[in-house]
Amino acid sequence: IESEWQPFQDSVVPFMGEYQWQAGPIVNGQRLKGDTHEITAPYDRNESVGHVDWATAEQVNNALDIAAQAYPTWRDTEVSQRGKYLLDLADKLEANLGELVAICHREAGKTIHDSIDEVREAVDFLRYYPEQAKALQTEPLAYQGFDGQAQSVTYQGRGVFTCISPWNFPLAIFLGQVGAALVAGNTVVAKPAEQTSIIAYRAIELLLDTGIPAGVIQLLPGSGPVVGAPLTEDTRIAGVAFTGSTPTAQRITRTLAERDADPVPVIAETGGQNAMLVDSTALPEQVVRDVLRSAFASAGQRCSALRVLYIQEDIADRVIGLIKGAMAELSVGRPERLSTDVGPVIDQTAKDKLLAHIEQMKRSGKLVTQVPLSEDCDKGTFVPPTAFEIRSIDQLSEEHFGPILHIVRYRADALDKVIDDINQTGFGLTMGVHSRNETTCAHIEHRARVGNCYVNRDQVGAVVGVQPFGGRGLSGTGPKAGGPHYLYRFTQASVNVQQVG
Ligand code: TXE
Repeated sequence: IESEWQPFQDSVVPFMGEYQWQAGPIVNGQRLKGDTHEITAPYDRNESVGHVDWATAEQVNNALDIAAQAYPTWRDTEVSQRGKYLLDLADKLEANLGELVAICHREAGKTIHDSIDEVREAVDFLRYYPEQAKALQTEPLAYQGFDGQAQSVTYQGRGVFTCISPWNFPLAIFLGQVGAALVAGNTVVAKPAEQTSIIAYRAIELLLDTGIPAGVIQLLPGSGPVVGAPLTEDTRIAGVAFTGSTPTAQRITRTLAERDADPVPVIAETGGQNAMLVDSTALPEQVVRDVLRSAFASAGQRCSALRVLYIQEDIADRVIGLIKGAMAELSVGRPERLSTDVGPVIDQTAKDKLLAHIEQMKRSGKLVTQVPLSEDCDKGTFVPPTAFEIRSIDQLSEEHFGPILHIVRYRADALDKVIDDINQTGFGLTMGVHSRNETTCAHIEHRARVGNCYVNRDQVGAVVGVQPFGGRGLSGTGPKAGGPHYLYRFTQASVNVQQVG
């Protein structure tokens, strides 16, 4: 990290400390005013990061009109030209890396390392989707037609796409959705998370600097109920890309179903109840390294993060002992320190929920260890990394989005029951397996109903174009982000059959 950080450290420093940003709605290229909200840093609630104006109902309505008007011309714009704007934006993100790292760190409370990764992932999405979009140009059908017939498929944008994003990957997920929708030929109304609108605002400013037609992208910061809900209720909407909690995704699906308008797709990526299974052939030291990364990276605020660790009882004492020792070494504190492993959680609401869960687990489970917080953490929304032993995954009724690990011991002959219990939660995002028995690995992979399975490694997945990511069941609709099929869901296809002989 030192070596990654050094080359651009000087470009980050001017944006730290007192520096403030102003953000707000952008409609048709115009920066607008609304209700002003102050944003403070998760690691120090006295540190102001800037102010964000939330969009008014009138601005939301106007943004939908503008996006609808801009759609036909954008749909008919060459795919390569649409992609060029995204490629230009990727270059601009890299040129402004220092500022974007500073915003991500100060607004979302991410460590410097995570903030660098965040910008890199956004850049990867913006370079990957234009490449994939080439397949959206008219292509022949892969299968043979009748004699004398030529067939082709055309993929067009659907219309105005709503993109609603979360705070945990405030640039990468935001631009992944927006980039995919745009390059596929849709115009966009985008609502970033309340907590992280500044980075979205800077990204849209940079996108407009590429010369993209201003009407194709509208940014509407604001709350879920006031700005998000109208963007899913409106009959002008032709699709919704959403990443966030499962209950919100379910609400959006219901809302869209009740509209008196065309049925439209919802591309939802939601939460998980992610487990890792460790059998007695696993290498304990490797398990511990991967468990710590999977459970506590980004303070446990990744949708892929490990929540429930199942350890075969023969090696459970040894592995739990090692986890305890390794957790004692975790450095929890201010995320600008390069040595910090675990930073703050996003806000007071998240902290309160997690602390309440810890209290409840202390009553119903067995505390394994809790990392004490230093004075450094007093001003921010920090949660102590904590591990519990519990009986079974069914003791957890919802996703606990923070640095809390639950451990369950299992008997070798109960493996299938364990997998069934995990499947029974209804979530299906990630699973980890640690075993040196290939048959066991294959059996677990086959029986588990998850979107992404990680064998003998950590389960902090998702690499654009390499490891596409997305869940099943309560964890999302697919298709997988960062994969070759993602863009199709943002389009409508027509098959053209022509008699040529
Ligand atoms: O999510 P919400 P929150 C999970 C995680 C976390 C919990 C709550 O468990 O503790 O969700 O987080 C917008 N119509 N994840 O409250 O509410 C909202 O403004 C339209 C997992 O942040 O789902 C924001 O932009 N939009 C997850 C976005 O939805 C609405 C990442 C997500 O907010 C809306 C984040 C409505 N009625 C949270 N209500 C992951 N999978 O990584 C809210 N929104």
